[in-house]
Amino acid sequence: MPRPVTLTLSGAAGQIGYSLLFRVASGELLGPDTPVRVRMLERPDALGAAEGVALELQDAASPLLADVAVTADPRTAFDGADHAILVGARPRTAGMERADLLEANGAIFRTQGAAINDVAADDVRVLVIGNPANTNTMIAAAHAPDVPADRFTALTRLDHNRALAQLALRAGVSTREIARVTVWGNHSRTQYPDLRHALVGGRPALEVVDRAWAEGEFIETVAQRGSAIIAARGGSSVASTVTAIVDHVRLRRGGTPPGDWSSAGRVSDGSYGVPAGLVCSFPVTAADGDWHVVPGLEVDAFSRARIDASVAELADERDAVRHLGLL
Ligand code: NAX
Repeated sequence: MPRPVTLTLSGAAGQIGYSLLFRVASGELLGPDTPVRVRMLERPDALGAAEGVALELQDAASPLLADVAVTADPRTAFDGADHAILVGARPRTAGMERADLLEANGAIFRTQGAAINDVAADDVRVLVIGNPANTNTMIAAAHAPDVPADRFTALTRLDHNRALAQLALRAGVSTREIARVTVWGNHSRTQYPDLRHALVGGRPALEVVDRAWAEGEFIETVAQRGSAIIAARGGSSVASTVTAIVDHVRLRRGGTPPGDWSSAGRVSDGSYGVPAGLVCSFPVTAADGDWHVVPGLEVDAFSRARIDASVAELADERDAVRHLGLL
């Protein structure tokens, strides 16, 4: 058996955490032969619930589970962390202004970024799920100056999977037949799911489905899927989010298939005209455990306008958190 890796999960007693931990214990996330030390980070008032999840996790009797610990202290939680999955966030409640939400979450991600900087393993990889995921990622990365910014990603694989599924349904094929779908921008309604470079069975997607659908209903369906699920289910996406987390981490570890890519929120280096420092979803390949933005894709006028609109929202969020002194 290899040495155990340390995985720190914030929001471990929440819906996503409760489901994700069992995919960790089964080996799906980090590999069937990788033992894992789980560090569960929760708010003080949810520590009891987190302890309960830890008891259940032990009851999975997984041979991969080396150790489980629960804490409300970020520095204890991230000590030696190889993987940090940041799910815990302050949800928007009635009467809360957008600035209040950014402020509450900014404080959480500033503290956690600083703790990761100081005590996590040198090669830590950080994946942010808690919303507003892109801006939370930007704040955490900004407060971890010793950790290379490309180690931080915001989850947009759920949006990517939603795009794959909608295209597969429309084209009447398996998602296995589809490659090179991209989600650009913010994990929000302004995101741009892009079929311009997508392939269906090796053919350009825009030769298989009609352009009006690809530029209209498809984008709306994918971008508003989270709201549709809340309306239908009475709760936000949980199992599909966990599947997307597993996809993201497995692809990063194992590499994206030749000729295909995924989507992830990354600290921009200025690629595709996205201002440096914003955390934007890009087309990405994985190799050697790292994500790389796919270079050189043509961006036509339609795509440019869509990307710019979502990037403008990201810039607004950045300006708001700067104004609050969180950057
Ligand atoms: P829950 O409310 O069930 O769980 C959140 C958990 O986080 C709670 O147990 C809470 O006590 C904990 N928490 C809050 N602040 C914390 C802190 N400072 N430190 C540690 N733990 C803390 O929400 P859940 O359904 O699990 O969703 C969690 C987050 O994922 C939300 O912000 C949600 O908006 C976001 N999502 C992001 C998605 C994405 O694709 N990026 C999709 C799904 C999901 O909506």
